[in-house]
Formats: sequence, C-alpha cells, structure tokens
Amino acid sequence: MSGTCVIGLQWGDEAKGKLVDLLAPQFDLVVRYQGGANAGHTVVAGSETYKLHHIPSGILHPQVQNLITPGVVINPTTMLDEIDGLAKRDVNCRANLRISERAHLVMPWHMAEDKFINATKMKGESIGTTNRGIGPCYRDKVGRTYAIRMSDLIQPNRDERIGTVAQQKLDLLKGMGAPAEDLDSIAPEKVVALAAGWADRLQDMIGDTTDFLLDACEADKRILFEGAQGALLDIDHGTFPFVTSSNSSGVGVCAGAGVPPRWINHTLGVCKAYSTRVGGGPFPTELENETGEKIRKLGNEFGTTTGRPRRCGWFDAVAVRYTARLSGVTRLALMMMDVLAHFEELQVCVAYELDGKRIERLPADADQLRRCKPILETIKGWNSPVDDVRRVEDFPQGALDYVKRIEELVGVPVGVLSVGPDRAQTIFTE
Ligand code: 2SA
Ligand code: MG
Repeated sequence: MSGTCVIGLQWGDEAKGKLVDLLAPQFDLVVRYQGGANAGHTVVAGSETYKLHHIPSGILHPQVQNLITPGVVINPTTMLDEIDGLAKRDVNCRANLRISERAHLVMPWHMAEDKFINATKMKGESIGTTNRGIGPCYRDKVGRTYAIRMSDLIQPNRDERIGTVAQQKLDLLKGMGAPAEDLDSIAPEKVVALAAGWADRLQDMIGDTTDFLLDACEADKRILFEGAQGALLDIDHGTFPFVTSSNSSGVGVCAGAGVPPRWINHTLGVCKAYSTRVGGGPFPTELENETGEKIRKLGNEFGTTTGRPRRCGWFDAVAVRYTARLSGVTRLALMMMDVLAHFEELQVCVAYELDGKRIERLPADADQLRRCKPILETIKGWNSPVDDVRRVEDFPQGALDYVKRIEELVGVPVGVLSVGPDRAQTIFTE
C-alpha cells in the first residue's frame, strides 16, 4: 500500500491543491484530515477554476474516493454551498465523498467568537485569522463540554443537545458583550432548525471513515493525504501563537486521519520558490518594498478564502529545512518558479542573526523570531520566462542552479517543479 502525504512547508498557499488534483488519478483515496473552511485550495482543470475549502482536491476524479476524516472541522452551511456549487458544474460529491461522524462542527457561535479572538492582540499583534470559526471550534473540541460532532446531527436527541449548547453559548457570549446581530445568529431555535436542515442534506454522506480507511490500508489501497495550511502554522510546531489550531505539519496526518504511521511511506513537501504569509506573526524574509509588491502581483498573492493580500518575501531555507525534517519529507515540490523568472537577482535566507549571533534553527518564541534578521545569499536571477517549460532539461541553467541550492539548503531532493497553475505546467524530475 502506498500512503503518500502532501504537506505545505511554509505558511500555507503553497499550491498543494494543484498537486493533489494532479496526483489523485494515481490513488484510490484522497483524504482531508485537518483544518476546515479556512483552507483555500485552488484547482485549475482546463478553463475551469475550482476553489475548494472543505472538499478534498481529489473530488474532480469520479473514480477516486474522497474522505473528510475526524481531524477536520466542518461548517455544514459552507460545505453544502461548496457541494451545491460543484454540482452546478457537474461534479457530484454525493457519489464519492464520505464525511466522518467524528468530525466536529463549526457552529454559528464559533464564527461569532472568532471575531473576538481576532481583535485580541498577542505579543503585540493580532493573529489575523480567516474568521471561519476554526480556533473556537478546535478549542471546544479539546474542551469537550460544548462540542458538537457530525454524529450528533443524526442522533434522536439532536434538537435537545444542540438547543442546550446554543443556550449556554448565548449566555456566555452575552456576558462577553457580543454584538446583537451575533447573538441573534445563535438564538437556540434558529440553530436547532439550521442543524435539522444540515442533517437532512448530509446524512447520506456521514459515516465511519476510520474503519473505511483502515480497511483500505489493509487492502493495499493507494491513499493520498491532503494537508491544509502549512507546517509553520502547526498548533504545536509552528510560529505560535500565530498559527492555526490544527496540526498542519506532517506529524498531524496520523491523528487527523485515523491511520497509524506504518501506512505512510512517502511525503511530498510543497513550498513556493519564495515565501508568503497571510495574517499576523513574524516573517523574517518579508519584503515590505517594491520587490515584495512585484512578487505579490506576479504570483497573484491574495487569499483564496478571504481575498486578503498575502505578505511576500524570499525563500527561507531555515524555516523550510525545519518543517521538511519535522514532516518527514522525502521529496520537495518547488512551486511558482514562473514568478521568480522576472528578477535580475534573487535572495535566499540561509541562516538568521539573533541578538548578534548566527543561528541556523527556527526559534520557538515569536518575539525571538521577530528579532531574527535573515542572513541572505544572493543568487543571480535567470530572468527569462519558464511558463512553457515542460522538461527539466529545458529550464534555463540559472533556474536549475537555484533549485540545486534549495535542495542543498533544505537537505531534500526536488521531485516536482511548477511553472504555472495549469495541470500541464508541472514537471516531475524523475
Ligand atoms: P485560522 O483562521 O484560525 O486558521 O487563522 C490562523 C492563522 O492561520 C492562517 N491561515 C492561512 N494562511 C494561509 N492560507 C490559508 N487559507 C486561505 C488561502 C487564507 C485566506 O488559501 O488563501 O484566504 O486568507 C489559511 N488559513 C489559515 C491565518 O491567516 C492566520 O494567520
Ligand atoms: Mg490556500
């Protein structure tokens, strides 16, 4: 059996969705195992562009079984919108999508609470969440008391359970001074009716994905695990507290999906040839200048979910070496090479200077990371378009030199190069 993971090694938006869609036909199953509607996975198929948030990026391939497993948090309203949007474009999720009964639900009160979290400053800055209720939902999952899961939707005591939690949340939010329109959205009778509607439309897709996945492993099926966000946003291992609330690095696959490590044998670490970050938090190689602006324009670096402009900077080999090791990466996928094709000179961060000392590891503390100055190595740009390159040998030598330097610095060979959003603009090096 081949269990392959696709993991983002930076702060998300590394074009994982494109790779998952491309690789999906070689697999029997595609599994989304963490995160929720904060994710924005863009898949371009011919003239069609799909922006996926909950639904695994294997959905365009009807022969591939797609699973949403216990580690994902689901907002049923937005998931149903996504399912309806796909159906209008002749993609029928009902045929090949299963949703875990163990997955937790992002409820209207989580959306309201996220606004409070976003307004709070930690270490001098707000997290800048996607406002999709992700943090509050995971907090309630770990806290257990106020958690609602998919399975709760299809139990006979659904209305009573959801009505009780809604009342408790309403009281809590009132106490916090939440605005009237937010309180209105979580009125118990409204939420109970909403949940009944969700249950009607989702019940056929809800099931035991853990059992299904373990059966698939034991039957030697080929399984692709699709990470969301990036490893630097991992709740335990990322740039805390400026992270998301799930394990978005490679170490999160087993817990989120419900598979033991023995079934995983390959991990593709996806990174851009430069860096981006959306939301708050330290970003040592950030370019708050014309060069950063140029990368943003050329790479169309705006949030898929929120439309927010992404912060842009040079490739950070210190950060990616850390996340590649942490995630057990066996090959790198270096994306957006087409964007770097328009520069006389490129820079790569090879180490940091922290309080006058050179360090080659990512500090755990956000204040320390903020004080890190990148030690940059200048590399001559190749300065010619690569959008039409389809074979490794057709890249300009300068581009190949850049790739080689990244391999050396990160310590993992590059297996995939991407030169544009289209499926055809992907080059496998072996
Ligand atoms: P959250 O909403 O609680 O997960 O936010 C916490 C931090 O995680 C970041 N985050 C992301 N970073 C990059 N891309 C993400 N998905 C969307 C996209 C983002 C968008 O694909 O473009 O549209 O803005 C994503 N999701 C979460 C977030 O910015 C916070 O820093
Ligand atoms: Mg994205």
